[in-house]
Amino acid sequence: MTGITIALSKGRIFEETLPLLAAAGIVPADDPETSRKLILGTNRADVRLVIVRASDTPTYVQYGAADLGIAGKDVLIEHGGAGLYQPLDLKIARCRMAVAVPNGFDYAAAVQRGARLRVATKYIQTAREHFAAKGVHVDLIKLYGSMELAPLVGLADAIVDLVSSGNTLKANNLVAVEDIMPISSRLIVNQAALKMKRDLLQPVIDAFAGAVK
Ligand code: PRT
Ligand code: MG
Repeated sequence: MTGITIALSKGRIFEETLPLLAAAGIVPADDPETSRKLILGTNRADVRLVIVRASDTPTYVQYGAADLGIAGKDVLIEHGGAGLYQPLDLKIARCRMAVAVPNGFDYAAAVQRGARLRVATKYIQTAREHFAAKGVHVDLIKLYGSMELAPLVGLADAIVDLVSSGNTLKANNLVAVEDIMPISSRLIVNQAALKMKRDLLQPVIDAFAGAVK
């Protein structure tokens, strides 16, 4: 397509991207929360949005099915970033990646005595690097949702998950024992598209940059 295709996930990323889009003069024609459409038009005939699963955003941009996308650093680390240019930290959808354990589990002591820990997570790459750097022995168990459940039913000793308010941990009698990294969302750009369509893409990138607080 000769215009611009932007990949976004619905929910917090879509909501927090609206002001950035507005700064670039882009207003979606539909609300993805109520519309079943996966391709949304905008006020600009040359700009469309595609609604994808958060963890799929880098893949759409990598293969050029979308020119631009917005994805969490958590998702980008797991994807690896091949074929992607990452010009901007948009500072939206912020949270932190942390290790959490059941209340009362002495994580520090377990690490101290060199225990082998079972850790459930959706973020295998990030978790592997974190524990390797600390010299902690772990068996990683890949999950796709609700990591918080795993330690409650004996699937794992600990989890690596995103935390924002901390309410989910608290509600499940878990406690964060180690911060891994702060997380926010990045603008990602298909590298080939940036060369071929720079005249169209650069003004959007510049408007986003100007709108980042
Ligand atoms: O929901 P789905 O399985 O489709 O995918 P997703 O969870 O990856 O997507 P989405 O839209 O929920 O999140 C998109 C991006 O938002 C993530 O990739 C993160 O970069 C970012 N983000 C910011 C968060 C959170 N904050 C967050 N709190 N993503 C998830 N959470 C979850 C967290 O996993 C935990 O289950 O919210 C829960 C904790 O929240 P608190 O407030 O109780 O601490
Ligand atoms: Mg989610």
